[in-house]
Amino acid sequence: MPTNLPPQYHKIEDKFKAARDPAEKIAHLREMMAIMPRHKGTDKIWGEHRKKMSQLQEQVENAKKSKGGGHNPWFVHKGDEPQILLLGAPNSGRSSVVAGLTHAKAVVAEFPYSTQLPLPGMMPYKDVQLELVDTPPIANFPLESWVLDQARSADALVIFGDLSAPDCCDMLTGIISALEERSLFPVEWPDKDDEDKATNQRCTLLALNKADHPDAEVNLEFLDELIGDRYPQLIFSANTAEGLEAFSEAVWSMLRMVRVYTKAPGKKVEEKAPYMLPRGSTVLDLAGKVHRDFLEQFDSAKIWGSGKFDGQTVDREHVVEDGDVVEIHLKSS
Ligand SMILES: Nc1nc2c(ncn2[C@@H]2O[C@H](COP(=O)(O)OP(=O)(O)OP(=O)(O)O)[C@@H](O)[C@H]2O)c(=O)[nH]1
Ligand SMILES: [Mg+2]
Repeated sequence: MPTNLPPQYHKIEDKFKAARDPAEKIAHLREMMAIMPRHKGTDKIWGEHRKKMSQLQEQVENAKKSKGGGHNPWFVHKGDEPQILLLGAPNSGRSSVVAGLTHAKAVVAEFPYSTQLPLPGMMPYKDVQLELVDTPPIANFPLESWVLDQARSADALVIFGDLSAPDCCDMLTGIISALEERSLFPVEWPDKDDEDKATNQRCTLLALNKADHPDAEVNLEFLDELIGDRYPQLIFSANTAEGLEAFSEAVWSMLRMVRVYTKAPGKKVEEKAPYMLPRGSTVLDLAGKVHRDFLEQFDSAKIWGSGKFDGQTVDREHVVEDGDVVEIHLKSS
């Protein structure tokens, strides 16, 4: 049976054959699988590739163990921006969202398991950037350890539901329960009064994708019965883009943060680079974020926005609000 593999496939296959490092081989194999057409003629090759992929992943895991480190080479480390981990069943549309809302080259494919490794991408929200992390699908429980490691490191979770899938509700509730079984609790908002509890909680948004599908309505009804309003939800279609424009706003709302601008005395506002702080933060928290030494050196601040009047002098306990401009005065200045 003809396979109709595109010429590009063979070029990548040559690189795959030439590569010695298992991690590099995995990357090439992933590319090959992403572009190979899926039909009866390619079933056998697809199966062989899946098997090869598992063997290579095992090799990488064993190499890690023999080095004595639990270091995961694919782990996406957190930078300065809030990191949001996208989790979901195969084909639920995580990569479509990352490809649509960031510059990351996430692979979107009709077939499941097209994403093999976590992939970060920066999503703009107004004048800040939020880091989305696309992930391989969750198909088996209990969860693999990479999911837990990555979810613990993230600031927030977006759990995808595929509204076209007959097992949409089971997969969503399955992922939530599986996280809880491993003591990581998806919640609307962590219990900030109990630090120990909050360490194991992650604020969570449900991204209910494929709203354009005829089965979406019935799945939404089931979900309403099962999960109700336990989490904020966004219902959208990544394919038609309907509702997708609200994605960044929904993620930002879930994070409950504020953007605060700073200005040096006598200078202009640093408009390009607001600081992102949790809601309820004070001007002292902001000062500490600008520079750790400012916590000691802080004297007072002037504020434009949430003050009673523009340029009002406020003390360290003044709570900043979204859009505030703050001028920090240090003891020595
Ligand atoms: N009808 C419909 N199809 C969609 C929608 N969003 C994504 N798809 C399709 O669903 C398939 C899977 O999309 P992906 O974005 O690759 O899904 P994924 O969750 O990253 O998939 P894996 O990484 O393979 O688990 C593709 O064929 C998409 O075109 C949508 O809103 N509606
Ligand atoms: Mg994907």
